[in-house]
Amino acid sequence: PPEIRREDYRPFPWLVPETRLEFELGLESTRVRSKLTVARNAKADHSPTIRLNGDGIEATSVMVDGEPAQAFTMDGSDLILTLPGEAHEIAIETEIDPSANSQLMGLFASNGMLCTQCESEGFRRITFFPDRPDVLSVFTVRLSGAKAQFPILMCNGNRVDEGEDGDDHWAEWHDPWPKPSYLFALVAGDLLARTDSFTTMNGREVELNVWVREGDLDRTEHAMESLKRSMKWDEETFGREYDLDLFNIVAVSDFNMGAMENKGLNVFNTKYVLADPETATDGDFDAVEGVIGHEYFHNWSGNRITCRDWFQLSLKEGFTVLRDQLFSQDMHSEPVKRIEDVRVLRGVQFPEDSGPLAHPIRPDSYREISNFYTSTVYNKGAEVIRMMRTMAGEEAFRKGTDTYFDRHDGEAATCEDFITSIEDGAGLDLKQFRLWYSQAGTPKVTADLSHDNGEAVLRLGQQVPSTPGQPNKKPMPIPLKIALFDRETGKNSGEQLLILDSDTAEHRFAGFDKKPVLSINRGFSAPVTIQRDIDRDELLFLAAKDDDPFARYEAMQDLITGHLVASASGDLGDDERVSARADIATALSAVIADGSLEDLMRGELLLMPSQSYIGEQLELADPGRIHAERESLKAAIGTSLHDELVQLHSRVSDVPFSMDAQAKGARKVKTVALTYLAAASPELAETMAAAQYDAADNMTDRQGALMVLTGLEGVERTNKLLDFYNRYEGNALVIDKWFALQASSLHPNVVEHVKALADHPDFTLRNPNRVRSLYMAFAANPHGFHIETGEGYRMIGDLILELDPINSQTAARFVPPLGRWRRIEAGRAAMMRDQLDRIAAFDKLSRDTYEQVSRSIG
Ligand code: B3K
Ligand code: ZN
Repeated sequence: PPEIRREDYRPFPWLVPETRLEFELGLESTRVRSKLTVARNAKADHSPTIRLNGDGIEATSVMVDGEPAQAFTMDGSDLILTLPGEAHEIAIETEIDPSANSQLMGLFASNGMLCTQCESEGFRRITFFPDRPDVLSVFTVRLSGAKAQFPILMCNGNRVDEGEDGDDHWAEWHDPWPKPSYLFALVAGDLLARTDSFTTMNGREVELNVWVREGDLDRTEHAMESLKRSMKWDEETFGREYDLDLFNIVAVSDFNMGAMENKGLNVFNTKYVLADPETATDGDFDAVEGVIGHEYFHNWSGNRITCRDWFQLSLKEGFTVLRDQLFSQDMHSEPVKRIEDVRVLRGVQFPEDSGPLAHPIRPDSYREISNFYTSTVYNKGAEVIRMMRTMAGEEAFRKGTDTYFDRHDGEAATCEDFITSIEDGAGLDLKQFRLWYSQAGTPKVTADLSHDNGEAVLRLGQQVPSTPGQPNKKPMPIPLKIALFDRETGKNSGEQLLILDSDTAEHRFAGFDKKPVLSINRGFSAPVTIQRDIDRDELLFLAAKDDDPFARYEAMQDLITGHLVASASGDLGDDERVSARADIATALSAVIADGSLEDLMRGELLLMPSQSYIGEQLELADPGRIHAERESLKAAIGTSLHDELVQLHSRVSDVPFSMDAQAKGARKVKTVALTYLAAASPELAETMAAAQYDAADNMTDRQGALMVLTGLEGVERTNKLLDFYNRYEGNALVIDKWFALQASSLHPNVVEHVKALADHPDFTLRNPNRVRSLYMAFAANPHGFHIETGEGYRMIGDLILELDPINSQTAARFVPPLGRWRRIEAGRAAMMRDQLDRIAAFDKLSRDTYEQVSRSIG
């Protein structure tokens, strides 16, 4: 497959002011008639032809200006028409089989309903069209089909007409906003809605619907409330008002990703719509709210202003992730949300940035764009814009986003347009800052504080590591929030923002008789790793005293990570181990006892850094060893803090169920306490977890207890897994949890369990949620995936080969875990590499999987 390069962008030679589509809907056969008005684009080079993209479709009729087209040819799957004049009308008919569409791109069938997914290049699986985001068109769509099978017919925009025709009926929809084809959507099926309304800041009354299958309606309240909160928040925070009279959300159970922001008709994975306390955890509730917000916010950052080409993806995704993060911060605890977001960044994006698939947030080339919906484009993209906000301040940043929305409304814009708008509106100079868009790799910052003649001296250095195709890097502006603490008084002299924009820099701070303690990258002001010269006493001080909650969490993480890195690399004597563990236990004990902490924050401070985060700190990681050290540390803590943990568990178990922060915090801490006890006293933990399971009046407690039990070998494991299955049989989202818990467990036989689960009657490769619940959970479970026999790698290799022909987008998502081989000890690395070679040798790979595998072999 050819490589597509950013520098090759050319405007499309034709405009498509209007598109009319007619669908005769059927699960096995859908006929599509399209009519495009096209006119020469004065801003592009002249072309005698027009290229209409297609993918796996055939035209049964092609007409130009009402006559059968004489001159058309196929270039691969694209249709090329010769057009002599300035303006023409093109009419094309295709026929497609949605039920055969297991890729879930284009028009597909799911549980008897029909729906679409067009981003990025799915529209070309429906009809021939200039399927690129810079071709904007006004769509009018007529849907017709059997009344009984498809009682609800929906499309983007507003319904303008409808009628009946025997057993069939039809509806005509019109979307007044010009949009690219990737934002097109249709849904047809037997659905029910929760209906509500929202009055916008200028008094527009908007009808809101959340559409689901019968039986799911009572799990839609949270989604609807989240939508209304999103609409209000975007008005208040970014001045953005909704622009149609109708907003529809539809939940679908077979979906490749979380959700899709189609104009006025968002299509969602059921996972991000359905929630009630009995079947969804607190984390699920937060995720529903976050994704509803995210898709809604796209209405401005994505739809009103879209992307010129797919290299600009972070323009809409990075910005929209930032917007959803800020929304969730405002709805709940700001520091806890910040910690959660940083954990995702470090757990997924940092490994991506240090591996073979590293790419800038604005990539320069790709073969399959689906592979670039990455944590780098999304989460690092959000961090980069967050840095602009930090440097500008909230008020000036808002002026910058206002400028962006004013200037580019209705356009297909670039990242450069965004940066320029922020520069002009917020009054920032982002000349050097643009490097964050073009350079891949997580910068390493060194920070060294010394004391000299009444002054504290901070020496900073930065290094941006080389990444594939980018051996040499330039220094970038890195905004670092810092504070210097007096160890005696526990106070700091005020937070400052330093911008490190060169290889090295020195800052002097007057008025210190003693060396202060450095708190740096407060609030995680920059997406970098920090190597600071700091001793354990100073970390203990910050873990107990830092007034920036993120920095406090960071000190706790550094304390534990530092110890585990040393012990897993084998350079730790017995005495050192004992004293490090004692310090960690002291710090954790202080966290348990600290009455000023909210439980939600306490839960964060008590969490162990993940195995993958520890592995990231090492040049070559031995996953078996890290796992053993990490479990052994948990056991040591569970032993030395035994009484405190038992008391903590009992205190929070008395907090009655509610959705407020206090009760959520109690539930979080409850399960964290159990995880330490499980490592130290499995029998006691088994009893406590079984009791927690039985007493649970909500999914958070029940899932937490079952998670602990699945890692243990006792009889309660079997009992509760069976009970859970019987209790929720038939509820797909909860059965997904049942699969995922077993695949991510600490049980010694996890590999056998996963093998057996793959043969379970409820398992299917056709449903992406089910595939992810078993295999993504497994691939993210170092204890199973990295099992020393190599069986974990083989299972994922087998899965990729089997899934690739069915759903290549989902299959390709399993390649990155194998692609980490260069950072893993030699024995395992060879076996991981073997799997990549085995996949690469397969001659019918999809473009998605081919690209990921070849880049990973490197
Ligand atoms: N824009 C979609 C993602 C589409 C993925 C296409 N492979 C959802 C989102 O980011 O909001
Ligand atoms: Zn998005």
